[in-house]
Amino acid sequence: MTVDNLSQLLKEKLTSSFGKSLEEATTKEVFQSICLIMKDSIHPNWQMTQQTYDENESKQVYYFSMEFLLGRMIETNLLNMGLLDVYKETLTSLEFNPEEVFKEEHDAGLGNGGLGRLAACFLDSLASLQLPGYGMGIRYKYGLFQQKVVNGYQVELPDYWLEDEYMWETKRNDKAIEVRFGGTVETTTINGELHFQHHDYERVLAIPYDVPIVGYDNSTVNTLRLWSAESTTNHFHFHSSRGHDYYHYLDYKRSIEKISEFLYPDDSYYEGKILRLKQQYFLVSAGLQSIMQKYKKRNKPLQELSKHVVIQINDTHPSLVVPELMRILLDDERLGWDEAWAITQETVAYTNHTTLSEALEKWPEDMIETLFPRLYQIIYEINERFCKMLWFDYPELREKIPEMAILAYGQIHMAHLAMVGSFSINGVAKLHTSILKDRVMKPFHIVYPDRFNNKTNGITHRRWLLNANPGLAHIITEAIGTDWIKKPEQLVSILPYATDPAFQDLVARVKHENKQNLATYIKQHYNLTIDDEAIVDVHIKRLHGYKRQLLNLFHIIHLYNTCLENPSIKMTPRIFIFGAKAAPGYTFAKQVIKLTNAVAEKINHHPTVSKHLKVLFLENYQVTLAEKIIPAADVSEQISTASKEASGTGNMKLMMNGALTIGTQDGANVEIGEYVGNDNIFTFGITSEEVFQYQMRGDYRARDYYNDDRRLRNVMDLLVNQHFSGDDVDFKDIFYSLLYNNDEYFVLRDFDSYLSSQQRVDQCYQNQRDWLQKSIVNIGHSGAFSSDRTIREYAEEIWKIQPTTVPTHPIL
Ligand code: HBZ
Repeated sequence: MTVDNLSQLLKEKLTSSFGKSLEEATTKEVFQSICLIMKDSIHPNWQMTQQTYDENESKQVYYFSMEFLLGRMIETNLLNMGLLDVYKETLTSLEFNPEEVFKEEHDAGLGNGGLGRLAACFLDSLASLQLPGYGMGIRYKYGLFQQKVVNGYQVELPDYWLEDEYMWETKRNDKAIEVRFGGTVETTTINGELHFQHHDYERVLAIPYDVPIVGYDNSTVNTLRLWSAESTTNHFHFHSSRGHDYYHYLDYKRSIEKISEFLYPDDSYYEGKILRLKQQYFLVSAGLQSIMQKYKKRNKPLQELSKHVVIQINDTHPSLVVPELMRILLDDERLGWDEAWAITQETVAYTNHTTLSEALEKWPEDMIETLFPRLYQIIYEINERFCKMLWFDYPELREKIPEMAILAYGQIHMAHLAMVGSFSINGVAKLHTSILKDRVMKPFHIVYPDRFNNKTNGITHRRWLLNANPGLAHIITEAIGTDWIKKPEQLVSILPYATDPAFQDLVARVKHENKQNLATYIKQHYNLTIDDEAIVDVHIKRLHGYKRQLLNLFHIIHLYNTCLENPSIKMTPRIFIFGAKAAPGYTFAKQVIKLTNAVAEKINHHPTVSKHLKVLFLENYQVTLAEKIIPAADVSEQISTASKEASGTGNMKLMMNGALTIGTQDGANVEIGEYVGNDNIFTFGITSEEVFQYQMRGDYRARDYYNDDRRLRNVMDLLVNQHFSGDDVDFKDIFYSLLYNNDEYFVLRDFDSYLSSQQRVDQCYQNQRDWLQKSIVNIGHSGAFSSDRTIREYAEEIWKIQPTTVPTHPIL
């Protein structure tokens, strides 16, 4: 593909699709035409990939997830196709700014945070490693809300990402599936066999929209299938019980479409909303039925299902796959219980992403019974058999049966269902997996020791390094060649350059350029000028108590106090950047956003302090914004309360871009520390063991820390004397949560240790040679955190799937 070819194609596409010449076309039309040209190349490979999988009868993994946080696809698709440069050159030669054209793509924000972004990174790695993998998700009409900051407060606006056509999707009407809700189950005996007949249910049509997932430098194009709940007039005709009144029809249509209308904005928190449960079953039932339809075309016995299909569930959200697969095997396929159960258990694998008790899903029994009467019977039976097994085979666990049961005290415990019904249970970082085994899921680990395994998370280096930070990617390639691109673990080859001043200078220059880009963005959007030489300190992730944005703020307020006390202080200037969305109902988190903005307001406008410090809360943190911030970062804030962050993945993205981590011994920080060594990470705070000890003994007294540490008192008192708020607002609730509710997340406990660690950061930054060396060591070890490594481990150790080469199809 040359610039000339592509220019010609673009002109033709503009004419055929929009009846416009280049001169007349809008940026949006140019964007859309480019997508259409790309699809002309992607679609033949897509077809070829699916055909190859079918012909080879490859075993396939289906990744079921309520979230896929894709962000924009145009650049990564072009990158993976090897066409990014020629497209950029062509656009530039035609006097379009490529960045402006790419901006026309709305982020696909079908996820809350880490869990959803992980699913998107996994899809990229599956395709890039030529592995037969499918994503199964929901095509929410509205993604995660758009965040605006008004008067310092978060305001949520709907994210209508489908306003313009979503260019990558293809609607597959021919693959529609019927999903059934509610009704009653009639049990009859025919020829001595039990039959379960489902009556009076509500039918919902699940329409798949397929999105191609393009592999890097290969012909593989996998599929992300997003289901949309729709109704048709036709469909209504055979639904007699509701009458044919037109208005009833509209109500009915609306109630159906609600199922895939929006993504629930709560992360790490479980809210027992009936619509959310409907969404979960909608995904599970549509996804499973489509898998079974396809499997049956292979003409293989059902007993061999697990040789062809493996279903990975992304947290418990899709754990109804267990009873739903049982239902299909028992009722539709007429298998016996034992056979159906063996097949189900061999096919399903479960990933856990949290140990926070408030995030563990427990659905009220009666909700499940009303919505899915047949699944309820099946869950009941699974529970009976499981509890009996415990009683007879594990006498030492008899006392624990009530807490291990799937169904107890009127609730259905989804993690228990997922563990009992699957062959693999994995955590997402070593520490997290050991906490699952030794604490949170200890009795299950006794019963199923072989099911538990760890798969430390990863991120795609193609998006997060190659594409987001082309400057850094370029100097790495100049130093060590291109092998690292396909084998990211080879990034270690830059380690010998860590002490090379010439290479350090190159790294410094790229970082500086990236900071200037970010500074330009900040100037444009926030009219805030930031010092080129300032340390860029970033805290970007969902807003949550356990992630402790508040601890970061306390350090900032402490620095503010220090500057006020000593106006001639010497301090490396720092800009503290926050990006975070708070769940709309999470009052505490929203107050922390307000506090951040209030502190920013004070500091940024202070005549002397603002020379040293700046604070900025960036609005609407999402994938696209992360791609701008991360390459410019010097310091990566990973300061969760030890034991609470299952893994973290932002820590990996920042490390890969040369930021140094200031972090607790939590999640994957521990493994990052093991790779880079203690000298190349700033570790602080109490350990997870200490957290558990405090919880066991119940002897943490937050108040003592307040009383005993003058610096802390000086910080906290500013929250309640209206220093940052002026008029009517104050931050009493935050203050009280720390002192009267005893500081659930140990902010006060870790304050001193955090401050010392931050001082070390400051000192270290003053020795730029030393800092750059550490930065390069971090980049060099970041290959271990590529999602290619993670996906290889899943493929070999859990899924047992093999790479399948798709024959090359000439790119048009
Ligand atoms: O999953 C995150 C973990 O907090 C993080 O430590 C880990 O790195 C990441 C990937 O493994 N968990 C989430 O992001 N969880 C959610 O977003 C979530 C969404 C809806 C829910 C519950 C949790 O109902």
